[in-house]
Amino acid sequence: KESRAKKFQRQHMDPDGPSNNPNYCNQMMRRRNMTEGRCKPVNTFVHEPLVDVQAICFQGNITCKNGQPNCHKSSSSMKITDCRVTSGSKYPNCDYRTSQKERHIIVACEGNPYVPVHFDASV
Ligand code: PAP
Repeated sequence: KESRAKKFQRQHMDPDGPSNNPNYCNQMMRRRNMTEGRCKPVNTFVHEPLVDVQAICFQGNITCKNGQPNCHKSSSSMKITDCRVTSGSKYPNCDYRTSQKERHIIVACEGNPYVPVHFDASV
């Protein structure tokens, strides 16, 4: 079974980015298996080295949206792409809007090693 750490990497890591392609989210959401069974409504890809994203687990500790205490906010802003399903999107044809941003990101971390397992927000 896929570990939570590997699932985070599949859903959120794309160090070889960002891309100017307006179809980025349509392609990546499908390629990373987030359009199976349903169109995952919102998802963020991070265009920074994995080690830099893993390091966030040792940066500022904050409360997550769900009230758990295991969230951490990046001390630097990071290149990200937000993917949001369009209002007209109809499964199985998942259609996304692609928006590039530079934001501080908030991830939840778990385990030993203590690594990112959930993308909480960008600010
Ligand atoms: P995403 O939230 O990063 O988009 P999602 O597929 O929802 O991805 O998976 C997040 C995982 O992080 C969940 O585990 P699961 O895959 O076994 O269901 C979730 O339980 C876990 N997790 C750990 N800490 C938190 C937290 N503070 N907030 C939300 N999810 C968390």
